[in-house]
Amino acid sequence: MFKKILIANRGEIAVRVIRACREMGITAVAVYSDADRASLHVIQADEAYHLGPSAAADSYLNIPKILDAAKRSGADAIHPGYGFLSENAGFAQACADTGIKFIGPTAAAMEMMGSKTRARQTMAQAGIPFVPGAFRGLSSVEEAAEVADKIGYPVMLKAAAGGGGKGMRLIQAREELQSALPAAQSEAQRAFGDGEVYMEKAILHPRHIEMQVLADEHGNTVYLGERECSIQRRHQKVMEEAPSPMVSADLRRRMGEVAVRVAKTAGYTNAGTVEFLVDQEQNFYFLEMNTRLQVEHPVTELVTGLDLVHLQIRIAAGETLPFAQDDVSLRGHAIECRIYAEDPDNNYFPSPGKITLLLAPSGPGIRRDSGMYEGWTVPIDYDPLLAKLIGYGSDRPQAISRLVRALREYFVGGIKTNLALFRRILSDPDFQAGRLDTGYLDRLLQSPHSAASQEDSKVAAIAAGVFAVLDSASPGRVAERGPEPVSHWKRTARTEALGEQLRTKN
Ligand code: MV4
Repeated sequence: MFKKILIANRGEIAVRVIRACREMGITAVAVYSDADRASLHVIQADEAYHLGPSAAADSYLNIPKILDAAKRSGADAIHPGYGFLSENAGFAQACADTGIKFIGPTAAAMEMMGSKTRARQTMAQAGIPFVPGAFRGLSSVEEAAEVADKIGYPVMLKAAAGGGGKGMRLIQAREELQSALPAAQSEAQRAFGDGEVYMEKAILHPRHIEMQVLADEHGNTVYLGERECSIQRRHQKVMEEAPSPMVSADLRRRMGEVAVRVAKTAGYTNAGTVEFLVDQEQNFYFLEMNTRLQVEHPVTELVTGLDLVHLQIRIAAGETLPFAQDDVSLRGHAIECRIYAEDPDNNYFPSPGKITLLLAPSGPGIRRDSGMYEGWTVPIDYDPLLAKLIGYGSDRPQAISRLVRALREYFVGGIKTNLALFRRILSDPDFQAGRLDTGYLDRLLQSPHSAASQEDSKVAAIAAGVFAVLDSASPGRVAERGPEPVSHWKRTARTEALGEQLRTKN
């Protein structure tokens, strides 16, 4: 087993990996940029090495600097977390060349999944179901029109080097190809340094469901069930859950077996995620494979009872998987909320700043993976994810009610967050019924309720006063309205009062 692991990341995921190291008796080494001198992962680690200026290119994306810190610390392995260098095949190879174990797949497996056209070719040969369309880049509008005629409109143009929806275009009819193809190609060139664009049939109102896999270095591969990831905005996931409320045991087994075949075909090792689109008839299609530990891994941990980071480390150290597919069982339900430092009143634009007061929830069925603390200043330089709040219960309704309760306990003062969005999603009838697809959140945010929820907080505070008077004057009338609306107004008034207190404290 490793003695010392360097975590080439920051924020909540660095803290998550440090926790696993502690539990396993491994020394945890943090790295940090100027902006992160006082960040939680630096405080929590056993050792910390300064990388350089705040810009990611000078710190968390700088391979020579990270390898230098690893050598100086004497780390025998590197955990990349997610984002930054986690899916960089060059980094995985550089680690291998330096004799430091990269906790993740090999550079070759990463490269195979890095090009979507290459992945599609390989997966098609292995009999994996994929979205109909082209296997190579389009070289002309005429060729694009031919492919589109074959598969039928609407179609999607996608960047081969892309992922996460960047550079994607929906094409309804042939006329649009003339300008859309060259535009997509130059956009892909600018964004990924690779202008290859290919075509797929568009799946309308799909669900985004992903399957967690785990593979050791001795040929054993298992799937750990799916995560429903349809609640997202601008290709940014906001809420994930396991299991998906719409996946039957039969569909899970079929998707899981395909995911294992994808991993085996790619020669995949360690933890990975196979992404699928699922259409309205429950057909599923391979989309891409994420060759890293994902943000949303905790929901899988809660329903499987497994610790994915422990297992990643054990696999990287050469151990065989300590269980077989038949030993994996799912129990209960878990839902994750991604708490971002962003301003709901300003189109969810990042909103960094100092956290002046932090009241954090806990209690039954609540897990919180956080990178923030009271007094810390959220830097503007990185992704604004602050924390993940995960509710767990024996069934979905219990997971929801625990989350609703925990969200009421959560208070982050001094900065804007998206916390209120989760209260809204969790109380939405469509969410509660599990009626989700990738358009769900945009529809919710456009629905009339949003105008009311964005009402000026001063108006809410005045209304709270009115309701408080009504409350004491005629309790019967208030009771008729039910406990929810009343407590909402009261809560608004209390939150407002807390805000006043804060302003005087600063
Ligand atoms: C699609 C699609 C419909 N048809 N491909 C967006 C992210 C990237 N990983 C793939 N994406 C999509 N690919 C075909 N052929 C719709 C999406 C899509 C989507 C996928 C997952 C999660 C959210 C999404 C939101 C809009 C579109």
